[in-house]
Amino acid sequence: MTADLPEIVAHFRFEGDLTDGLPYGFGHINDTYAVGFRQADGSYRRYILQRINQQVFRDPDAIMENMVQVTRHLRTRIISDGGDPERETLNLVPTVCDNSHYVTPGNDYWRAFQFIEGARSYEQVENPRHVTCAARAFGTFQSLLSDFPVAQLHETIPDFHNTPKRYEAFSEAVSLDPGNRAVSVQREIEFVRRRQEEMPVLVDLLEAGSLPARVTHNDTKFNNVMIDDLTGEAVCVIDLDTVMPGLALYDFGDAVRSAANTAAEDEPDLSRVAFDLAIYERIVEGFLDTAGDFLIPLEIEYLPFAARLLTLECGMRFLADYLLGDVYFKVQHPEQNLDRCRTQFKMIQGMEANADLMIDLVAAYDGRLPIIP
Ligand code: ADP
Ligand code: GN1
Ligand code: MG
Repeated sequence: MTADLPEIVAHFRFEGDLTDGLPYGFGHINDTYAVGFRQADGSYRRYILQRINQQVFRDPDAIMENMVQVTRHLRTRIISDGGDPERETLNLVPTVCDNSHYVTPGNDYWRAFQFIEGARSYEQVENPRHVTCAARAFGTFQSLLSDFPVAQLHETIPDFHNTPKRYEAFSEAVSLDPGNRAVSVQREIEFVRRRQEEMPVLVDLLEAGSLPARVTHNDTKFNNVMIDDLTGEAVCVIDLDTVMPGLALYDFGDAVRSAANTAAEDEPDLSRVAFDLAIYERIVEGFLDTAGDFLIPLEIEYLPFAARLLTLECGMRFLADYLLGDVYFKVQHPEQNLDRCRTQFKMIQGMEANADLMIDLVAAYDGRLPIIP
């Protein structure tokens, strides 16, 4: 049992007697634990217990206000659509004082969720069908939140997908270079600089009013969707800390970035890393299946570009964090952020080489053209 968990657990309305508690999952941000309880009838029940990363989320109260509102909205919509609200959205477990979270005397923020059983998240794609289902779930997620009152949402990380601002932060990291790492990554720095012109494209279209702001997830990594063990369908989109106004293109782009990689996000052997066009096709198929009806033509047109831009943005963030000494993303070894950056850049090369095919695939699934067999 990880130290201190029994003390934290005591503040939540969990059922049964605590039997075990261990770190869980592979998220890069929060500290996640699975805690198990023996029930009066002898059965066993698990919950997810999470400490919010306050280095990343500076206003944890805002995070929790969003979480309560968003999950309440999703619950109502899922019920009215005839779904199962216990499995298809995150469900917060209240504290014994009926709060959404518990704050320790040291100001750590803890929250708990019902454990979604009979499903799991995947760090890497094992079955391409899962990807179609995950992409469908991301489209549905946007559709379920399309009637959410946007003004009530806090922007939990300002400018989260503002790529030009990310570039500024990256350039600052290059100049600061506190650990003298820049000298060894000149090629990667140049790779980013050469693509500087692409960076403002989406924020400019948003600012011009050409692309609509929507309530989006903003972190549509493949491991942020739970896949049913039996059916292979996507059960629930999780990790809701970054749900805030954004572009539909961000969710599509980040889904491609994370799933359409033939290897792990931090694979050091780049010969194993490639952009997987067949997986991209699955994402196009799934996302357009559930979001195709509400996306405007300009959003559809920019889907292939968004995949490249979101991959560039993320690679640049990994590189900036490497230069700053790994202060943002969790790392298990000192080169991990650099490995992550390099996989993203290798994928970008694949996307650039396949730019025309990526456009053709969107056109094929857009619904305005028959799908080419
Ligand atoms: P992070 O923000 O650090 O990525 P997540 O909220 O994504 O944290 O949680 C990390 C992992 O924990 C997920 O990838 C998933 O495997 C697991 N997880 C999170 N919430 C649940 C849940 N309600 N039920 C089951 N597993 C969950
Ligand atoms: C982080 O929390 P997690 O692991 O789902 C990050 C994303 C990155 C991703 C890269 C709040 O996602 O933006 O794309 O790592 N989340 C935050 O793997 O910064
Ligand atoms: Mg996550």
